[in-house]
Amino acid sequence: MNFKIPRFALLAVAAAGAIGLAYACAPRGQRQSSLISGDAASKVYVAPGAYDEFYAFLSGGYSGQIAVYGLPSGRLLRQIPVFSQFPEDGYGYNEETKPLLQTTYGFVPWDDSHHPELSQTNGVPDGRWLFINANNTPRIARIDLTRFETDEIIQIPNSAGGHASPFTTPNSKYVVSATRFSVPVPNTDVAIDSYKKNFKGTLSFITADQPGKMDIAFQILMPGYNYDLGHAGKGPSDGWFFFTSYNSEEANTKLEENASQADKDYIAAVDYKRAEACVLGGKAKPQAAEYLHNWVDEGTRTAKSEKKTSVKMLDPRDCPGLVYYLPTPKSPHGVDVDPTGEYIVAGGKLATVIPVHSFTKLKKAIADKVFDADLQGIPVLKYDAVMAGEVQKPGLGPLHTEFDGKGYAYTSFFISSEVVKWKLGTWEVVDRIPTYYSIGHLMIPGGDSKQPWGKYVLAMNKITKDRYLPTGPEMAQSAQLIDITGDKMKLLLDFPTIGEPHYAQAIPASLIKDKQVKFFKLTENTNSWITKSESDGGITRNGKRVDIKMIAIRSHFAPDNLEGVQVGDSVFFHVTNIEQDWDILHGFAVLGMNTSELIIQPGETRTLAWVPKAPGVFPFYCTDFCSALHQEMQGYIRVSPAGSATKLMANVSKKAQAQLSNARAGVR
Ligand code: RUQ
Ligand code: CUA
Repeated sequence: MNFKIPRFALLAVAAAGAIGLAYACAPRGQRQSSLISGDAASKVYVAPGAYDEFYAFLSGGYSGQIAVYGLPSGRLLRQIPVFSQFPEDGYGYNEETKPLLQTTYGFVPWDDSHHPELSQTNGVPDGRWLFINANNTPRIARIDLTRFETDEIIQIPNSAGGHASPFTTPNSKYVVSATRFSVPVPNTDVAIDSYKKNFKGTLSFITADQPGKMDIAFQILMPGYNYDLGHAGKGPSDGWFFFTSYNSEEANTKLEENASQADKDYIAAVDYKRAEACVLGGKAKPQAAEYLHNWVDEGTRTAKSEKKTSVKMLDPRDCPGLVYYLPTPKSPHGVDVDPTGEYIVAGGKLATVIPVHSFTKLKKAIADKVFDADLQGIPVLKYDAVMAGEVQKPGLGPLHTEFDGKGYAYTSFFISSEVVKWKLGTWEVVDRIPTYYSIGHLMIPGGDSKQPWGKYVLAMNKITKDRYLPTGPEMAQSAQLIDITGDKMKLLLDFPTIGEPHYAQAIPASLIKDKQVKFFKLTENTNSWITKSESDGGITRNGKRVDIKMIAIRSHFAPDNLEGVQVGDSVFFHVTNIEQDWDILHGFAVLGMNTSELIIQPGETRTLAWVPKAPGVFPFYCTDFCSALHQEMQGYIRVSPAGSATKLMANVSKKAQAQLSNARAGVR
């Protein structure tokens, strides 16, 4: 039954939020310092030269990237560029990586990344890959954790707002993506107020266990709600996937109010083994849909882009038993499955309780057909028949829950700005700790898996205000590390983050650190523009295209004097770093270019494109301080007017050098 939530109730929630924030934003004092126990510093201290216990991968949110931190120190180890160009290393600017950012909308240099997800084996993070979603132009990326590099990006068609993504099944057979915004499927020109008739949601299952071969296995056509988050079942619930939805009102305007009417929205419980059977049985309809699949070839380290043209679309009406709706109070955001796979916990943004569904009861309710209604071919189960329990008076604005593997759950509360610890089974609140301020996601290492490593919960907060030295109107967002080894949670550390860390994942460093690639073997570099030794460099012209092959090694480029290029040519500098040593990088930039530098890792070839616009002599140099004579690592390229008789020249060898000076002296 749906009834209108009285306006005063919404106002009360908003007012409580304001009070919570006002309290939380009070100046530092007793309250905060008393939260820090005396040994906090020693608990996060990692001595110089020592390593952190965990790698933590925090999403960069509207930076589009991933930030890698060590825990417990909070040291920023690296940024991994994924969905946005990254001038720091030329990602998305150099010719090799540009295809990764291609979509059916063209080249997209930015996106909004939300949820890093580690690949799993038997429901436990395994450190092979990290997946992350793009929210605005729905995509999923795979990052290889032997190199900390984006290797593959697949676009999700029939979707708008790839938010419930890229959560994994227990062996990473699939990662998922659900549409946040329902849209016409296929998207077409209709009146916006025909929403109820024409707008649909989709749930996509993407095959993920073969690098370079991600593909849309199938999509499920759903009612036009907003799908928000998801998590796979595990153990007894293995084979199921749970997605939250809100806006079951199907409002198309002023959602703040219009999508907050219904007393309950739904969690969609999807039996994806059933989906596989229906697809095999020919129940899915092929539907035209264009999307790109981009991936990096290992040998050339160059990305390719391939266009796909159709998906398999499953309508729940054609595949009975595929999806059930679990009524869930109220506008649920997070949905999290406990390590045993029995409990499905929802974070109802506007709910006054934390509702927990039971997988055992869900199975029984399906067997007994305890249905309330049918929504477009999807049976709605009765709330009381599937509910395991409710955590009473937990706080305001529950969002996300993680688990410690010891029978406790930790839920973030945005409005009351706190982490609340409660016990699975008894549903009693056992502890709470304030966060500064307005927490979104929280993360326990392995805390959404079958075997949490526990130890810490990381709160990722939306508002920073007075926590750090002020930096103008905008402050970096803030993460807070909390010790969960004892009965009482203890705040250990604050550290600033990059962009907006929506979600994060962490894994013991021991599962990743010894698998690191230290350099690329030159003998395995199959890039057709490779230069293997100094004498192999050169310059060639084909019409208006000029290719320059050069090496970089401490502390020079070869060739380093180039002539014969003309205004308006398309010049490609293909620079191979022929070092075969860990962490010896070279950079490349040329005066007058219109892109970012190249950063070239040892053993790889990277290409910078340039169309010179005026005659002159332009220096290029190494941008990465690589050696004592780094400042000597430079060269010149001469640009002549279009049609000039200046000969192509590259001083790669003694002979070429001699030719060059002979030419200078006017000797032929
Ligand atoms: S969420 S707004 Cu993961 Cu709580 Cu994106
Ligand atoms: Cu190479 Cu500096």
